[in-house]
Amino acid sequence: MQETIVKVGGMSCQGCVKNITGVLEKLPGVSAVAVSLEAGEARVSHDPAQSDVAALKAAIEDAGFDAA
Ligand code: 9UX
Repeated sequence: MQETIVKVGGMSCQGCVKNITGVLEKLPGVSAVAVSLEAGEARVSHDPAQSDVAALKAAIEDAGFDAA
């Protein structure tokens, strides 16, 4: 298990936080998600063999946000 912090751009309300949380929780191998609007970041505990950092970022971008 690995904890990754992804910087997320474009979140403007708690709805965005919920949307991104849901998208990340659906990915295989993701065990915990904490998204902070204030910090503009997502903390994700994941198995990199199932969902790597690039997959996390791709999912965030597919949801319409910027990921770095
Ligand atoms: Mo808030 Mo975000 O009104 O995807 S839900 S802007």
